[in-house]
Amino acid sequence: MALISIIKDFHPLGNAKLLDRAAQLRPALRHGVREPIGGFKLKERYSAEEDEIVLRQLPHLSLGKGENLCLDFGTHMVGYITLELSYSGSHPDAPAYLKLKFAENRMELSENSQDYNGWLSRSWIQEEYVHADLLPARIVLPRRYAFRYLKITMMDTSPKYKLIVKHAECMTESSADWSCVTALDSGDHELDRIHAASLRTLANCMQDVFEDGPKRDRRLWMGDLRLQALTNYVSFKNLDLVKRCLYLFGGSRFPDGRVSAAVFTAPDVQADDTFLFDYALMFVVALEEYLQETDDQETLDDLYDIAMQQVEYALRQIQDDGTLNEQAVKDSFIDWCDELDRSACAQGVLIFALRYARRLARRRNDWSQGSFLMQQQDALRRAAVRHFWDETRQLFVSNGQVSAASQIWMVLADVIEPEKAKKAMEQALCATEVPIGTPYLHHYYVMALLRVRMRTEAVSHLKNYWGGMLDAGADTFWECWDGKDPGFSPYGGSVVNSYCHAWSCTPAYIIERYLLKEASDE
Ligand code: RAM
Repeated sequence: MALISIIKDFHPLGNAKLLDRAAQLRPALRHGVREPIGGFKLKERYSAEEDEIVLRQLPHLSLGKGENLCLDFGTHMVGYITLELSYSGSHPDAPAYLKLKFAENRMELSENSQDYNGWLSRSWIQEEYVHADLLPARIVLPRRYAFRYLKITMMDTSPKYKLIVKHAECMTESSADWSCVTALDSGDHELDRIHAASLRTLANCMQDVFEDGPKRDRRLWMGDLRLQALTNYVSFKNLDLVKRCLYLFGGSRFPDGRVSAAVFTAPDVQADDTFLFDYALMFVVALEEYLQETDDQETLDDLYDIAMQQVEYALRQIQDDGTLNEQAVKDSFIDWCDELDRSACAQGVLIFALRYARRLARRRNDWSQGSFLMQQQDALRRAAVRHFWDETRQLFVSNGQVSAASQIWMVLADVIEPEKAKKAMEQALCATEVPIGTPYLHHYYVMALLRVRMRTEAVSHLKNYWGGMLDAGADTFWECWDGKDPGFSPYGGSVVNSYCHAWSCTPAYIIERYLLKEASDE
């Protein structure tokens, strides 16, 4: 499923007041300097095998034509690279021609980007060809990179000299304030490790906005924002950054008022011409959760109508039989999984969002809206049970398909009594006919387990799934991960996957809010 939406003559609805407020809330970016902690050469340019070398050798290590050097910066980071280059041998009589490849994880170093033929632009692959006309040279690369490793391949020198990489450093950048957090010491080493990687994932996505991934798309997506905001509340507590992002979504929307799935923030703020039914509803959810943290009346007043507009648009997509129409289902993201039948999921997301919309109405003392929403919620719940619940199998079936996604969203929407919801969750993974594709849905899987009080299963899933990424070498959590299919990519090639991805950052939230304390109601 390629997610490409191009609307001709798309003119987003701009709200200058909201955008001004968003601009005032722009965060300060924090910087640091990091140097490599090690380095190695790959046996061949794209081989996975390496020859270990120690860092101290670097200032003397000379690279001839075709040779490579991989610098290891020790962990995942986001920032700007400076290289100091020199040479050995005779006077450089030709430019040094280098290829630089930045890799978020070890596997990427041996991937050849020429093999990529997917539907996302290859321009996301973090690699550059650089000429150094004169040596010694100090090269400051203008782009921001997300990486742990930097592979330098000597494309060409001349017989007269070899290149020496004397020094490399990264000026890191993030708006996360690490002084707000302390490392978790829960007595469970595995949870502590997962918690730490979760915070690093969030921190490296915290830039001028909450980005979905600092490698790709470097953009504010609504579904990701909701999960980042939750994790931020238990960690860096940058409440203004959440507010800024909500105002950006409110400030540039579809011409009919719908919240876009994503917002571009540079050079100017502009809603993406992509609409996702479930993501627009997450605006309502994220706004209410922000208010739970802050009680910020200004934000409630400024964004309440926009939130209700999303709900009202969604409610207009209900058919006479009480289920969502084809367009709404088609517009729902839910997960990267082509075969997934999204009818039950979309209905579940809407019912779930209505819970938050009702709370917003209560905050505003908007009683008539509140009772309208309650009636709608009841009607949608009844329709969901009628259409999707299979009493014999004790699980939800969406147009003939059993999926974990349908169980998850129906359970999170509370459409059925707790004992039956538990039955559905017990079967969610073993009965599913389609796999869960991404950590986005794995998050909601864990939340659904917790909702039916399957805490042991929730903890073990968290450890197996996110812990599995750590065992596979993650420093930060990935956009996609399937232990049975490590090369999985929704884009047609894992070389464009993001290995520090917003929607994967939630373990710290789950641990802090649900596992360390007695579970509170969501
Ligand atoms: C991808 C991004 C983002 C996600 C959208 C739907 O392009 O990775 O995280 O929200 O898809």
